[in-house]
Order: sequence, then C-alpha cells, then structure tokens
Amino acid sequence: MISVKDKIVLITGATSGIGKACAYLYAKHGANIIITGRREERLISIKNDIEIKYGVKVYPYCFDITDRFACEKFGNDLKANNLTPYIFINNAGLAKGLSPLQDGNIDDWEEMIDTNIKGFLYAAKAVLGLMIEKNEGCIINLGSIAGSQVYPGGNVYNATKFAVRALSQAMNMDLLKTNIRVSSIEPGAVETEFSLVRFNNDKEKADNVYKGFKPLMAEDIADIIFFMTTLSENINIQHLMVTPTAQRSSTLFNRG
Ligand code: NDP
Ligand code: 8X3
Repeated sequence: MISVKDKIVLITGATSGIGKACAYLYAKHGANIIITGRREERLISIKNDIEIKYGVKVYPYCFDITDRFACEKFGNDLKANNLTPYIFINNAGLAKGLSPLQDGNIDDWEEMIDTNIKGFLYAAKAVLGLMIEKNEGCIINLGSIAGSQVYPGGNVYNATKFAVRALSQAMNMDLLKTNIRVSSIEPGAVETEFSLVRFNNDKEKADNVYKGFKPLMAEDIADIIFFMTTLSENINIQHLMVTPTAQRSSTLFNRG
C-alpha cells in the first residue's frame, strides 16, 4: 500500500458528490488537496472544514471547466506554485435531461459535451505535462456504466461517457513510457446531486431514480478510488465497473 500522507491530490468537481467525498477521504489520510468547481462558497467552506478537521492544506480553485483558457491558467498556476498532483481525479461532469434524441434540447447536448468531453480534456491537458515531468502518480477518470451500456434517453450523456472510456484507454497508451497509471472507474447509480442536476432541480424526479433499492453513496466510490490509487505502483487497474447489488446493468434494477 502506498501512503498518501503529504502527497498532493487534485480533484475536479469537488463541491459535491463523489469529488467532495474523495476530498474528505484523502485529507483524512494526510494528503494535501486541490479542489475545483464553480460554486465558490462551497469551495471555501469545504477548504475551511477540511483544514480544521484534518490539519492538511486545501487549495481551492474556482473556475468553469468548459472554459479552455481558465483551465490553461489553472495549469500555469499549479506549475508556478509547485503544486504537481500525485493523484489526479478527473471527476467534474454532469447529465442534462433524459429525452429521446428526437426531442432533445440542443443546449443540454452542448453542456454535456462541453463539460464531460471538452472540459475533461482541458483539465487533463492542464496537468498532464506537470505529472509527466515528475514521472509518477495516478489518474482516475470518472467514466460510468453509461459509457458502455446505452439506455433509453441516455443518448448524448452515454456518448460523452463512451468518449471518457476511449480517452482513458488512449491516456494509458500515450503514457506507456511513464510511471503514471491511468484508471477509469465506471459506477452505476450513485445518489449524489447528479439526478437533481439532470432534472433541473426537480427533487421528486431525482428521488424517483433511487426509489425501491439501495444506491451506492459517494463515499463508496471514494473508498474504491482510494483503494485503486494506493495499491503498489506496479498495479494498474485500467477500468473498474461498480454497481449497487440491486443494479445488474444500466437498465436492470431490483426495486423490491
Ligand atoms: P454531482 O452533481 O454531485 O457533482 C458534480 C461535480 O462536478 C460538482 O462538484 C460540480 O461543481 C462539478 N462540475 C459540473 N460541471 C462543472 C463545470 N462546468 N465546471 C466545473 N465543475 C463542474 O455529481 P456526481 O458526484 O455524481 O458526479 C461526479 C462524476 O461522476 C461525473 O463525471 C458523473 O458523470 C460521474 N458519475 C456519476 C454517477 C452517479 O450515479 N451519480 C454514476 C457514474 C458516473 P460545480 O457545480 O460547483 O461547478
Ligand atoms: C451516471 C449513471 O446510469 O444514470 O453516469 O447514467 S447513469
């Protein structure tokens, strides 16, 4: 097992859900954390809470991952401050809508593609050079069961997560000559703010997604990511799909 004490962990999209759970878990184990997101008050309150609870350093960066120049600036700032991540969790992402393609909202499509594919790439570009210079560490890309199993209405979200799976495989190949290992974790249903965002804050619709079965929690995914990144350095879990026991495919649920 590798110790993460005093190592730097970068998590994009750490203001809620899986990213936030990762920030707390790595901090608890003594890592210094870089957290990003668009909601500044949340970043500041998470920073203050973690620093008081765990005595580690938290560096909050507020920017929109779809903004190419903001991502570039972020990378430059990390370099200037000697903040090269040992672990990079490329997590920020979202779904918008669940309509059949023919009824889809083009603004929603743009937002998913801009965030989950382009933002994912901009964030990777911002830090890959720094990590390669150090020639060590782990990258965890947040894929999804939606990245290999399409479901009705999932269309563009599915396509973006198929892209994440492809890019994760590509990263593994392109980093062959380095010691950096690359993994994609591909969860099924995890109860976070994901469905609230997908359904534009319609709480009833969001709650219905998780009705009648026990979904995964953000902390479950953080535990698995922590396990993947603390294994001995010669072990590279390239992809890992995880679902609740009551979910056996993207559409098959046992709702009691
Ligand atoms: P949440 O909605 O709880 O968290 C999403 C995070 O992404 C937030 O911190 C949000 O921060 C950030 N984010 C979204 N858009 C942007 C943007 N344009 N710029 C910067 N940050 C952004 O959802 P989850 O924790 O569930 O989702 C995390 C990842 O896990 C996503 O990639 C999702 O696709 C994936 N996933 C989720 C599953 C689930 O069932 N929940 C299952 C499989 C994969 P802010 O709004 O402050 O910018
Ligand atoms: C989130 C899981 O199945 O709702 O990626 O798309 S799913």
